[in-house]
Amino acid sequence: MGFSNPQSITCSTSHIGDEYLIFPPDAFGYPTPTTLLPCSGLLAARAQLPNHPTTIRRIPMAFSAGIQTAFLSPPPPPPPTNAATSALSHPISSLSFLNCSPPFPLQFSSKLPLKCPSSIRASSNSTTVAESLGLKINSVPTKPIEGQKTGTSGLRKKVKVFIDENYLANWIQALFSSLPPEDFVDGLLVLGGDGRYFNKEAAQKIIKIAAGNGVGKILVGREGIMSTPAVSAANGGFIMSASHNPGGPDYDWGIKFNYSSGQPAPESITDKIYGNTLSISEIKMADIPDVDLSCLGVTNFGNFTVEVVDPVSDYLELLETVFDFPLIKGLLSRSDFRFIFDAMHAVTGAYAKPIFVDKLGASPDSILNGVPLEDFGHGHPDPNLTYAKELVDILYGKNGPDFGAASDGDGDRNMILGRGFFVTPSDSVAIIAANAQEAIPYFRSGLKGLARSMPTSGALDRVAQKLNLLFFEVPTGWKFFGNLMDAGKLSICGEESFGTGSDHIREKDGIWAVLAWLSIIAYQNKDKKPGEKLISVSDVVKEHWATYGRNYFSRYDYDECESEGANKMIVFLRDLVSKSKAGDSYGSYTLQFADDFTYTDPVDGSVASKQGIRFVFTDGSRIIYRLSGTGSAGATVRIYIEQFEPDASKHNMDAQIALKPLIALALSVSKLKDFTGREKPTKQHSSWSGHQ
Ligand code: VG1
Ligand code: CO
Repeated sequence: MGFSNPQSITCSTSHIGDEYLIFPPDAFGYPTPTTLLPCSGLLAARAQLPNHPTTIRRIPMAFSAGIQTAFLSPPPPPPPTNAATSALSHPISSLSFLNCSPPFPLQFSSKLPLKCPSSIRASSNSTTVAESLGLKINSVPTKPIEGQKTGTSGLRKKVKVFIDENYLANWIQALFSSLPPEDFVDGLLVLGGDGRYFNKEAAQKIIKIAAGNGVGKILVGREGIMSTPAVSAANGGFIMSASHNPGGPDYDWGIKFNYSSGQPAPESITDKIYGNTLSISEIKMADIPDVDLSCLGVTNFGNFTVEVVDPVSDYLELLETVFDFPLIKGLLSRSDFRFIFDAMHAVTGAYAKPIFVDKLGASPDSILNGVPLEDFGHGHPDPNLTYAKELVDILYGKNGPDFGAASDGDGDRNMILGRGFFVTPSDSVAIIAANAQEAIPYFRSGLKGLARSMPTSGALDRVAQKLNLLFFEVPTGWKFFGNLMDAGKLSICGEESFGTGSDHIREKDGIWAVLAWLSIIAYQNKDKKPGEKLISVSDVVKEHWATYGRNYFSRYDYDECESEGANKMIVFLRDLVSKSKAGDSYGSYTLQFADDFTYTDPVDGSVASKQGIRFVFTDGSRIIYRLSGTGSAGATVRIYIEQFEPDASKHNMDAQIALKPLIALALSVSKLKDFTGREKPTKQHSSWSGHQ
């Protein structure tokens, strides 16, 4: 890249608060390489005034020229005292590149005052409590807010609830008050999100409260975007996401907190946070301006630093250590293999092109809905047969591609499809586990153990048994896997809810699952010559069933029921459990046992009780009932139904047909209709386990 004609660059400058912003004329917002002037790598540089926050911007396009940072030289004079409203009084006249020899002067003229996010306005009744190295910290008075209890995965409510004055701030402050200060003071926190509505405002609040509580540095994904697995890979922090729940002003917002080694905060912490939300009286907020999250770079405020980073690069680097990328690339570049990935306008939109297209050679048109949008394009970013219908129609359509996959809002879920074929998540984790050692370099020396959430089907159990591996059954929610991984007891795990992952990080990982499947298909076809018939997704699954038997599985969801009826149903079922005994007849099934699942963590001994009511029958069939912990309104009842079929001649049935008697039993035992008034499961979920 040349810098042959720097004088031709005309930059606009503007004075906002205590900073100068400099942009090339056509690069407002985040400048992409296409908006760059050919003569320059200059995207944006933010200058620093003496005694004010320092900002040095990385200039991505300048990397190839060996130039990493830019700064203003000489520093401009301090602004007038009423700086926030005054026009730029001392236009910046030259810019030099560091590491560039000799320093390269750029000329530009001052014009166009730019609008920038306004600085935080501390509440008028707040008081300054601390000032260190130029960082003023205000104490903002607040009052407890009811109902801020963390669910299965973070705190989720309607956007309308979160935007209430201190709703989010209270929870964030309660969180800092719950942690030992040595865990975060002067420490590093990551801030990611799925790009949904309200993330931008939320990010600024979180940054200020983190600074107010003494955090040393925040790493933020550009535009506040970073997937749940990428945040986990970076060792944890905040994720602004309500995951698969829809987004937009009328829908959901959420926040998750991942703690040491990047795993979702355990209940011991989330319980403390909840306790603190009930007694909170002040929020510590740093009095700093909003940080521009649209450009990569570092901003210092006294001893607090915000660095805006590329959300993909470190995560991709990690994945490259897990998988055989050349093997996968070989598959994706075959003319007889067609691949399609649906990012559902959610966070994996930011990952799909760099990973699947740029790195692995998939064709650019193999990415569907690849631009993250605040409302997910009016969609429901939940990768299942109902909400990823566009993708499903393509795979089930005429001449469909060979492989299809989708991921959810925050990139931790996955759905795997073959041509005209759906892989149930419970089967998916079992098949990945059975093939991992051969097809995935990360597992080449063998697996440590396997685990699934309690309602997930027993397909994985059979793999653990055959491979003679440690096996664990944990409650619903990824937070229960982390301890086992940290203790070296667990390599691969999954949930029936489209979550699959391994101990490469401490979260489920949608892109990892897609790459795991591509690895299996690539490995099994590695010796196939062009023109030879390839082993397909459905071949792999059917072969697995033939070896291990098939666990028919289905989940029925009844969304947003009246809480009262749903709770009464659970009380009724608990009572039934307490009265039932082995040998009781339930239709044609004989009860082995019934209980309300309790889990004792084998690593730290912590106990999680009331994790789902199960009726387990003598032939291994199961019916499980639980209330969702991720909804934002009312109560969602989930019923899970499973039956094992060892006979290969009976493996090709529709799950709804195979499970019909057990489903009827599940509905009658629970008296679901009487308690909730629901005749049918919420329409969206009625079919997603039925397509095989
Ligand atoms: C659901 C799933 C659970 C998953 C959780 C978070 O929880 O059932 O398996 O771990 O969502 O996934 P619940 O309590 O609604 O059943 V995510 O992608 O929303 O972070
Ligand atoms: Co998710």
